[in-house]
Amino acid sequence: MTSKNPINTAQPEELTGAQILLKALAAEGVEVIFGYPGGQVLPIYDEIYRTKNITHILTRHEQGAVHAADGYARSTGKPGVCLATSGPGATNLVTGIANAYMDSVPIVAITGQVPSALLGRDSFQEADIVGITTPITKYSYLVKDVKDLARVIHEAFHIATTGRPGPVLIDIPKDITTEKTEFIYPPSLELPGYRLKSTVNLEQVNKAAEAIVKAKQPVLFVGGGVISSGASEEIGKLIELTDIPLTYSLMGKGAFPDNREQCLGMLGMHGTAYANYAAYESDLIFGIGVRFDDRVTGRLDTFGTQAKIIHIDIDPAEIGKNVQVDIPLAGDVKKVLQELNKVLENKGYRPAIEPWKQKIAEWKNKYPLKYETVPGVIKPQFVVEQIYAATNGEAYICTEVGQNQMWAAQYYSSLKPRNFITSGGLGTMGFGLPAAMGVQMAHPEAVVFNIAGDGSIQMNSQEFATIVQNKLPINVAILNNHTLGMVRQWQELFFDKHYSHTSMTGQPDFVKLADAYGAVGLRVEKPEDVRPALEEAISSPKAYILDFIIEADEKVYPMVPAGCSINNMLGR
Ligand SMILES: Cc1ncc(C[n+]2csc(CCOP(=O)(O)OP(=O)(O)O)c2C)c(N)n1
Repeated sequence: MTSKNPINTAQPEELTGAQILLKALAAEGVEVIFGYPGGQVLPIYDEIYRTKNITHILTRHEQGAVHAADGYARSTGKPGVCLATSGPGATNLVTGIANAYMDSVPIVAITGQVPSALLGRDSFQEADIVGITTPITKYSYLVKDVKDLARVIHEAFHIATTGRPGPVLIDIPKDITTEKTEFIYPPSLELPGYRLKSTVNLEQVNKAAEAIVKAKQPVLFVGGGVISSGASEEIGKLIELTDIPLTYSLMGKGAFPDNREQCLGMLGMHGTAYANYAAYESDLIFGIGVRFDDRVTGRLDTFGTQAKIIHIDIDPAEIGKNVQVDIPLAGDVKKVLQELNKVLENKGYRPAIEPWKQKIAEWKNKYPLKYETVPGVIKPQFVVEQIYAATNGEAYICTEVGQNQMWAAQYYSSLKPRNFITSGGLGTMGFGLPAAMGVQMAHPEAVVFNIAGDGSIQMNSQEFATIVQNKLPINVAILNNHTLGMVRQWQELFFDKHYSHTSMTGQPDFVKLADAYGAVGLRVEKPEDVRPALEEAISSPKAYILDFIIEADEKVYPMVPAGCSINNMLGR
């Protein structure tokens, strides 16, 4: 007998886990996902096949997907999303997740998992990715019930993007993606264990203002926290009110324009001599959204010994972790600076620092960033300067890791936040090329460069295929010294020139490689050909690999040897 009862259309429609996932991502405003399919994510890919409002970019390796999501996030401030299958797909994300964690980049990484019934049995392509990523994520979820899925996604985006940003992983067993439930996107979140400090301690702000007005030799030291909290304007205002010279960590590059008089460039191991001297002799170091990384402080017991230290950070655990802080200011950089600027302005506080500014100007004059020019030889610093000149400083610069990264940081003047994209904390070779894909996807009209070494570029060079498939006009500038340059530099300076396994023989012909992928390759061997090659690449809608042949002996200077004080520099 057939039922006479009509279907109750008032009932909310039941959706599969995969459908819920895609709907929830759309609800979070996700426009692009970088991913790679496999058995355990087939139901999700089937749903992506039907989805119109989210673009999926098929990378050639999951590491490419996570770095692309990272580049997307760094250049936009919006969370980047990547997707991988279980087991090897998931473990291929690990480096990129750790990379994002170290640099506080908001990423939501979604992984497929074996069906719930097979969990814990060493099933085919099973890996405990939640266990593996727990120390390198803000949070890792294993979804055990399809009813939890929408809530988990909502929470994941909230956690990734609030407070100190960072990666969140969601591991979804295959059966959860096919089971059905009502789709209810939770309007609010209940996360009692996740508390964000929203108030600013005004007493501490006043103390900081008093210390600033009394300082004779103050320095601002800004980090990535300024960029992630969107506090560049507040930094500009602080400088307008106080005129205090500013130096930055690698992650803070772009927080304040490099071409402004008060900017001293980068601090630390490959920082400018004048920034290092200023921090060393300072009587007030004001750390803002920075974590006093060892690469910056050098020998800790000599760092800022004569200085009072003020430190703003959104993560209270950072304050006092590496250096002893006199005036801690836990909170969002932007909010704290707004309060501080108010106090400075209302009280008319302005430190008397003319002699200090003069001293710094003298250091700047005496020890500028410099390199020797040799007729007929391409200097990597010159290539970077020419990239700056040819792009009017408006390009997005991604880098790999090594000398190329440091030359890029030293010689490309960043004029605005979020346009210098580099792996700071983890120092991940192979980051730059996929990150550039994420950046170009987010900014289709922008000029995007990846400044690379010939070693690093080979760590994710398979992504040239993704770049060409998606018609991304990315320009890769390889500073090709036929060696793992930065390691070789250490071997030369500290290991008696024992060049153990740093010479890169057996390199591919990068021009032919470009050709093989359907990009354009140009080899550049003379200084006068540098600019025309750059102009050609910039004006072309195609992806370019520019293979700049440089010398293996070129070094990154200045250099603070490991374990030394920051005023102790080679090649100053
Ligand atoms: C994944 C990874 N492996 C190893 C290292 C160690 N490392 C740091 S710099 C460097 C050399 C990089 O060589 P290349 O990419 O050619 O750049 P160059 O220094 O010559 O500019 C190496 C091996 C690293 N940072 N990342």
